[in-house]
Amino acid sequence: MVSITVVATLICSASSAVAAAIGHQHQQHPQQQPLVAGVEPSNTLVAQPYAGHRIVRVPVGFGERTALESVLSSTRGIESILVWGTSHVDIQVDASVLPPSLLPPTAQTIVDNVQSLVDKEMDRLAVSQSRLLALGNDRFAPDNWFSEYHKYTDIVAWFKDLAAKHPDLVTFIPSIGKTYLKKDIIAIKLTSSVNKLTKPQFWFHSGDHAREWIGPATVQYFVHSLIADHASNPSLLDSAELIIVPLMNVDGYEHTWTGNRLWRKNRRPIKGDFFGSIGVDLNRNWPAHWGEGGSSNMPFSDTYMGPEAGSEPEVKALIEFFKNDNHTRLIGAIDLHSFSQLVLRPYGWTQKPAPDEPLLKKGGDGIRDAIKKASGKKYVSEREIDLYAASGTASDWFYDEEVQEWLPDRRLYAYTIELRPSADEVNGGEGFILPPEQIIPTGKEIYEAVKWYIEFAIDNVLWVKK
Ligand code: 0X9
Ligand code: ZN
Repeated sequence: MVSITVVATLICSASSAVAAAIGHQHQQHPQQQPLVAGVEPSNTLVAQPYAGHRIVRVPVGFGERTALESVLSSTRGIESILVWGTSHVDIQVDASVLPPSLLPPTAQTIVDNVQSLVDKEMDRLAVSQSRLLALGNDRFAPDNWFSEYHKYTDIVAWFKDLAAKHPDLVTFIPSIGKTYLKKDIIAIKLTSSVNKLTKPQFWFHSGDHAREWIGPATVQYFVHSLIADHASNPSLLDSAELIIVPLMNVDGYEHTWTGNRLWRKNRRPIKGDFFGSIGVDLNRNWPAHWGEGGSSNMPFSDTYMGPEAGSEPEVKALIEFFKNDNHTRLIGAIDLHSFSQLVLRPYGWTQKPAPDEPLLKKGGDGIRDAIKKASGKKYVSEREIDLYAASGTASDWFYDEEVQEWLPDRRLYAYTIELRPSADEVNGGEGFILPPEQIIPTGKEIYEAVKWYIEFAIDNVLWVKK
């Protein structure tokens, strides 16, 4: 295990050596050019934006994250922090700026050519998109639809089509609010007409982080499965209502299709002298102990918390929709991300155990076990803080004070689920760029987990004892 000092020293010395050679400038991504207000500059693919980029895994000790993160975020040649594990961090490095010889000796290259990985995906998408387009409305048939990832406008079309085909079960909400680039954030509600106004409600959202394509795809898969199985097994949609925002960060997601495949944040330009930085991490911006650790106040960082709690239009839209007058029966909320195969429960910002830790653990462990039973895949169930500290996250907001004030008689079963692949399976580049053959298997295991979770939460509501 390399100590923080060694990693930081090596990375700092790499940074300063390069800075000395080419004249010090702060890190600036090609996608982070200053914008004309409200105008998206980079909707065309930059030619070979990842030439010379590799993905490198650096072992780090638990607890070293906070100190290391600011070093990594501000080091020239480090393009993005991709994923933190408990004992490593995966970073995207521009080897022409920060050559491997300047990285710690323990750094292991897990993808040596990011460009070819993205090129392969884009080539495949070009072929499958024209194949699907030629199918007309048949492209929505499950075997066709779940064979590939889809653009935002196609995802919207799929949900509209679903609602038109199943008006008894699906309500399509065309907009719960607009993104910075004025795109509609859609939502759906899924339930049967039985006990419509009295049954417990569950919240699901995904796509906070633009590059995590498997999240919105998985949501679509379990929605499809719940509907397909309703006729033979009506009990679930008869006993629960699902309120779903399948794609929160529309602007970021679109940018991953047209500008930068590995973009994480939203696309709002940050005002002030911040080197043309764009974007806030939408899973650091919720008014839940915002800015209390594990997030960055540097706008160029991938975990930038934003100028204030709840500053981002996407977070505002979800909060407003969550607190809709018709959502007073919520008892659980899940935020789906990727990757690493984790079921994470509150808290993420403090070591203090959540008041409902035993039941939250039972729920998280049960989700893990339902997945294992469905597919054999191992997910780890743990507290968020035991992975790493983060504040201003969605799942802490679901569980904590603000929702408590609004629904004072209960707390929510709140989880963050990190989908496939596992950190150990990132061979040759799977990670955020997960092959589409994984959509159905991931969807199936999460469908089983969702069914188990809903039944468990209904049987064990977290009532607040007066
Ligand atoms: O860091 C995040 O926002 C989530 N991971 S991701 O790789 N999808 O970005 C996990 C947040 C979990 N919360 C804490 N660890 N506190
Ligand atoms: Zn994420």
